[in-house]
Amino acid sequence: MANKFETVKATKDGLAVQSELEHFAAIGWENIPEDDRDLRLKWLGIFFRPVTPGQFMLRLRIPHGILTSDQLQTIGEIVQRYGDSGSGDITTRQNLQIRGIRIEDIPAIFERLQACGLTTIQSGMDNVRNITGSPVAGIERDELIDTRPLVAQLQAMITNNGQGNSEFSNLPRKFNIALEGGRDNSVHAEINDIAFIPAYRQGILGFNVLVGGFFSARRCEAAVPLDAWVTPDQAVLDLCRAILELFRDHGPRTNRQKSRLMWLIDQWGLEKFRQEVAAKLTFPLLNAAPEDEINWDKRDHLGVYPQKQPGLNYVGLHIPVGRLYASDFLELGRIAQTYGNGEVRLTVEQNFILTHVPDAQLPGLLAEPILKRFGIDPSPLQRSLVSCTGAQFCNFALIETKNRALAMSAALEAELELSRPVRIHWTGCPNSCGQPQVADIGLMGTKVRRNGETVDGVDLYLGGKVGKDAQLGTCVRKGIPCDELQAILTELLIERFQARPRAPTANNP
Ligand code: SRM
Ligand code: SF4
Repeated sequence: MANKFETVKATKDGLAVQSELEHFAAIGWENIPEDDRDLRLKWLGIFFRPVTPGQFMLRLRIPHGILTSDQLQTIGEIVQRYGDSGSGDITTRQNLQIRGIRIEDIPAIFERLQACGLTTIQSGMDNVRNITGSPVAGIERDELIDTRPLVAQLQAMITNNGQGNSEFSNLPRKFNIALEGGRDNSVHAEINDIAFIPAYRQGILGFNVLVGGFFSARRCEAAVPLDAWVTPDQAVLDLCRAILELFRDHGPRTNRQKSRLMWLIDQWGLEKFRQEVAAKLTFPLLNAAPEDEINWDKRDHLGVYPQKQPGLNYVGLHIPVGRLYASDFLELGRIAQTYGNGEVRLTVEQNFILTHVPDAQLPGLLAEPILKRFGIDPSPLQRSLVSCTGAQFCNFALIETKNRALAMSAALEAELELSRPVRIHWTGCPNSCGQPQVADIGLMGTKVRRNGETVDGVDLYLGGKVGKDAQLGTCVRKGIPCDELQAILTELLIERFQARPRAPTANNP
C-alpha cells in the first residue's frame, strides 16, 4: 500500500501549486488546503512551520554556495520587512533559509528573487537538494577541477532553469548531489546520494563516482564507490540523469523510511545497479580510477588566504551557528562589494567567504566593525561548531540546539584551553541535519527519563573523520541529560582532544 506522501504526490504533483500561489496569498495561510500548505508548497521551497504558524520559512537554492552582493541585498530587504521575526540561516548544504515570511507576500518575493537570479524551486521534500561544491572553486591555488560550470548546468537541468522540472518532481525521496574539485573533500562527499571526487585515469583528470550515502533516523550509510569514472563535462550530467531516472522509476516507495537511493542499491546489488546505469548512457561507463585525489585534511577556510589570481585573497568569516539577521545580510553584501568583487561563498560549516579582495584592501576590510561578530580567527570550539535548526523553528526537534550549542562552547572554553579546533556538531533529532556523524564530537537531541521526569538530552557520537579517508562517527553513549553534558564534554576534551583546564582567574575562580 502506498504511504501518505506517495498518495499526496499521485493525487497532484508538488509543482502544481505554482499556479495557485496568487490564490493562496489571497486566502491566507489558515485557508490553504492542508496537503498543499504542509507538503506541496515545499516543492516551491515554502515551508509551513507549525512552531511559528503563519510565518513560513523559504529555502533557497544556492548552487555551490555562490552568491552576489546584489542577491544578499535583496535577501536582506526581504527579511527586514519581518522585523524581529525575520532571520536567516546558512545551512549544512551551503545554502540559505529565510524566516518570518508571510504567504501574502510570496508572489512579490518570488518576483524579486527571480529578478536577481535566485530560486527556491524544488529545494524541499522529494527533490534534488542544493548541489554542493568546494567553496573555493575557481579561486583555490591547488584546485584540480573548477566544478562551478558543472554545478550550474546540473542545477539548470534538474530545475529546468529554475522554472520547475516535473521530470524530477516525483522522486521516491530526497536526493543529494555533491561535486568536489579540490583535494580536501570540502563537501562531505561520503554523505551524498551521488558524489563526484577528482581522480586521474590514465593521466586524464576526471571524477570517480560514489553513490548511496545518506543519513536518516532509521539508517546512516557512507556512499560506496560505483566503480565508475567520468570526464568533467556532459558525462557528469548524463550520469546524474541516468541515476535520477532509475531512482524515480525503480526506487522503493512503500516505506518512506526505506526509500533513499541506497535502498534501491541494496535491492538490486551494486553490480546490477551499475549495469542499469551504464545501459542508460550513450557512452561506455569506464571503471573507476584506482586512486582518487582526496589527500588533504579538510579545511574550514576561516582567515585570509591568497587566491590563485595574483594579488587577490579570499577571507573566511565565522558566522556563529550560521544565524544571520536582515542587517547582517545587508552589511555582508556591502563589505563584499566595497572590498571584493561582490561575490561571496557559503560553506557546509555554515560560514561565509568574501572573495577577490585585493591585498591593499585587506586592512580596511579587517577593521570593519562587523568582523568583531563574524571574525576570521574565532576560538577553537566556536570555530568548528555546527548546529541544525532545532526546536526554535523545527517541529521534529527533540531539543533546542543553536543557542544551546553556543552557550555550551562558551562554557567549555571558559573552563578549558584548547590547542586545536574540535568539530562539535549538534542536531536536534535523529534526522541528522546537523551531521553529528561527521563531527569529532556529535550530539543528537533526545529525551531522557530522570527521576520520573522527562528532560532534554543528547546521544553522543564520536569518531567522525572528514577530508582524506572520511569515516562516519558512531553513537557511543545514549541519553545524557543536557544539564549533565558539560562535565562529560570537559572530561572528553581533556582525555581525547588534549584540552587543559585553565588556571583559575578572578572571573573564573
Ligand atoms: Fe534536514 C528534514 C533542516 C540538511 C536529513 N531538515 C528537515 C526539515 C525540512 C524538517 C521540517 O520540515 O521541519 C528541517 C527544516 C527545519 C527548519 O525550519 O529549518 C531540516 N536539513 C535542515 C537544515 C536547514 C539544517 C541546518 O540547520 O543546516 C539543512 C538544510 C539543507 C539545505 O539547504 O537543503 C538540512 N537534512 C540535512 C542533512 C545534511 C546534508 O544534506 O548534508 C541531512 C542528512 C543527509 C541526508 O539527507 O542524507 C538531513 N532532514 C533530513 C531528514 C532525514 C532524511 C531521510 O532520508 O530520512 C529529514 C526528514 C525527512 O526528510 O523526512 C530532514
Ligand atoms: Fe529539525 Fe531534526 Fe533536522 Fe534538526 S535534525 S533541523 S531538529 S529535522
